[in-house]
Amino acid sequence: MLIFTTAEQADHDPAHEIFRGQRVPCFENPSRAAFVEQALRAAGHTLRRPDTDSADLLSQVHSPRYLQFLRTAWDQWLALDAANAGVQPFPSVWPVRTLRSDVEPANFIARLGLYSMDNGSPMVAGTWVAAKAAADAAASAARALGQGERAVFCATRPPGHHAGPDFMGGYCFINHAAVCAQALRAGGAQRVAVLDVDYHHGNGTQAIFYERADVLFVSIHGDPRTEYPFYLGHADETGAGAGQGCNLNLPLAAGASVATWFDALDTACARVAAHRPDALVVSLGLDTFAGDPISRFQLQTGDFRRLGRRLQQLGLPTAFILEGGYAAAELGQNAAQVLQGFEEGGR
Ligand code: OKP
Ligand code: ZN
Repeated sequence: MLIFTTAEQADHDPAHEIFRGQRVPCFENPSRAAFVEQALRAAGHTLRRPDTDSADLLSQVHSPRYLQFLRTAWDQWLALDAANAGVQPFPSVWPVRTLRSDVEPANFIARLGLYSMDNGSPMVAGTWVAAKAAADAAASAARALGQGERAVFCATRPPGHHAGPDFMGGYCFINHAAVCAQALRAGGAQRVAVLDVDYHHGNGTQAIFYERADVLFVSIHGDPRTEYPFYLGHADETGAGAGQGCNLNLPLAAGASVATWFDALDTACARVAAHRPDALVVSLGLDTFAGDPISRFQLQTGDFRRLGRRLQQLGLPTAFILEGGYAAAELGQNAAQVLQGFEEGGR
C-alpha cells in the first residue's frame, strides 16, 4: 500500500492542553506519528512524502477568512508580544447563540474563539505548516487513487475530522478527509463516501458535506450525549437540502462491545455500498482501541486487522487518513494491522 508521511508533523508539538481545567501534556503529539512510521517500516512498507499541493482544495472545504486566520495566526500572536513565542494561546470566549460571528474582532483571543469550537486545539508556531503538509498528503492520496492505486494511507497528524468549514476543534485545524474527498471529486469521481471510524464523531466532515449528495458521510462513534464533541453526531442527523439522506450517524454507548461495534461497521459498509461511490475515504481513528486513554470502546489490536479486511471487501479505491488514537505506543501496531487486513482481504 502506498503510504504518505510528513516531516512537518514534528513541528506541531504543543507542550500542553487543557483537561478538566488543568494544563496537561498533549495527548495528540509527534510521538504518535513516529510510532506509526516505525511500525509501518518494520512491516516492510515504504514511506513517501506528499507530491501534490492542496492549496486550491483548501478553499473548497474551508472559508477564506478561516484559512487566512490559520495561516497567519501565529504571526498575529507574536505581534502582540515577542514573549508569546513560548506561550500557547487558548480561546476563552465564543460567539454562541445570539452573538455575532460575522464581524471579526480586533482582539486576537476573541478572533481565536470565533474560529474555534473548543479550547482543546492547542496551537504553536509549526501548526499551520504541519496541518498544510497533512493536507498535501490527503491531496496526494486522492491523486494516487486517480492514477489507479488501489489504496493509500496518510500516516499524518494533526488529525482533521473535527475541523469545520470555518473553525478548528478537537486537535484539528484542516479537515484532511474532506480535502481528500474534494480532491477525488475534482479528479473525476462522481460520488465519494467518507467513512469515519474514529471514536469521536467527525462533526467537521459532516458539516462540510451536510447539504451535498455527491459525498456521503457515515460515522460510527461514541454517543455524543456523553462523548466529545457532544453537540453533533446524533442518529437523527440525516443530511439537508440536496444532501438529505446522505449522512448516517451510528452512535454507540460508551463501553459498547466489540461485537456491537462490528455490527455497526456492517451497517455502515452497507450504506457506503448503496451510495455506489467511485472512491472511499476512511477517517481512520484508532482511539476505538481498548487501551486508549481518552476513549471508551474495546477493540483489541487483532480487531484492527478485521476492520481492514472488512473495508477491503467494499472493493473500492480507498484512502485512509489517520485521525485519533492516543495509546501512542500501540498506535503503530494497530495501524499496521488495518493495512495488513486490507491487503490480505483480497487474497
Ligand atoms: C480528537 B479525535 C479537552 C480534552 C478532550 C477532545 C478529544 C478530541 C479527539 N481539552 N479533547 O477525534 O481523536
Ligand atoms: Zn477521536
